[in-house]
Amino acid sequence: MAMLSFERKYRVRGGTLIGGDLFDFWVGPFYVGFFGITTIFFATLGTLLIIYGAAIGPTWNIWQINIAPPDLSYGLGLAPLKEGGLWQVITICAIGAFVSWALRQAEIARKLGMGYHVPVAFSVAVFAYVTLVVIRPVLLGAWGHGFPYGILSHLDWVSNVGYQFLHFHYNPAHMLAITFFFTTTLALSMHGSLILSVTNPRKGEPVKTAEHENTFFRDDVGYSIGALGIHRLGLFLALSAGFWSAVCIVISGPFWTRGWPEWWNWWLNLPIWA
Ligand code: 07D
Ligand code: 07D
Repeated sequence: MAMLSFERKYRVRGGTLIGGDLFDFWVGPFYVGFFGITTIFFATLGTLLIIYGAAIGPTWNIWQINIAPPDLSYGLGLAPLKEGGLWQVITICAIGAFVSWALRQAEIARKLGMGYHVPVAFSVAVFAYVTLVVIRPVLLGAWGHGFPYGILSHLDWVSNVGYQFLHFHYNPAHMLAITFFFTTTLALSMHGSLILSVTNPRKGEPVKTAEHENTFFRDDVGYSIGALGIHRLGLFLALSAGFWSAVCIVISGPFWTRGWPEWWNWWLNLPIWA
């Protein structure tokens, strides 16, 4: 792919975290770097293992392919490849690929002299995944508590784990996470619609600027958070959604074993009712 005219200016050397200038080059539009190589390694190996798992399994139906974690009886030990060992190696590959991807983002940010906001944001998603397949299973004492790798089977896992706690909607951290997810879409829809309404006017009409954006929201709701503020708010909302998701699942089991509706008995047990 041809290099865009301005790209050469930004293709600066240095900023790598490891490997010096050994992998400090681009392939087409993609920066490679040491962590680009490790991403390709882990992602390719993980994908091949999923394909192998599908090949030794009962179906090639994409929706039904399932690579299950080991039985609970294996605890935190290694399992034979065909009895969950595959899941364990795929998990290592997935974490290797996700962490490599975040570190590659950090190297690109360093090259460009930018903040680390993007790798930090992606790390929160990785944190949620690691909570599901490492932190919670370790706290519960068995890899078998991780979720299975399959499009439909992982939905079954979510449903089953949800009902183990009777009514997962009563989990207070789940409530917070859901509220943050919903608020994120509200904020993005308001921000997206505002920017389009100002910068993409009908033919023949002038493009408007930040003054219109701020005035619209002052007229509408009495306050405008501003151009920088909306992005701070958006990042905060989205990262909070991921963070409270991780919290809601890590407390389910390791720190609370009964039904979630029962957790709310603390309210009835307050001494003020006595
Ligand atoms: C749009 C960015 C692009 C990413 C995409 C996902 C794969 C997997 C694997 C064939 C928003 C690419 C998918 C590479 C292929 C095999 C073996 C992100 C965008 C398009 N889920 N989940 C989906 C993953 C968990 C849940 C869809 C991954 C938890 C529910 C897709 C993970 C829980 C529903 C998918 C993960 C959970 C889904 C669309 C990892 C709680 C749905 C995802 C690594 C978080 C929805 C059939 C999407 C669906 C769905 C992928 C984890 C719940 C297959 C990679 C265990 C309730 N999940 N998921 O658009 O239609 O994300 O499922 O943690 O209803 Mg899931
Ligand atoms: C884990 C994904 C990480 C992804 C990574 C990147 C690739 C590359 C490549 C595209 C965290 C992967 C990238 C593979 C792709 C290419 C090229 C994201 C992760 C690193 N729930 N619930 C949540 C709602 C119910 C239950 C979270 C709503 C029921 C359980 C969120 C409802 C019961 C768990 C949420 C609802 C139940 C959750 C998920 C409504 C079931 C979890 C978001 C309206 C009977 C999970 C950390 C998330 C969790 C979780 C929302 C209903 C159970 C807050 C809106 C009542 C067991 N639920 N839920 O975590 O917290 O994203 O996981 O009813 O484990 Mg819930």
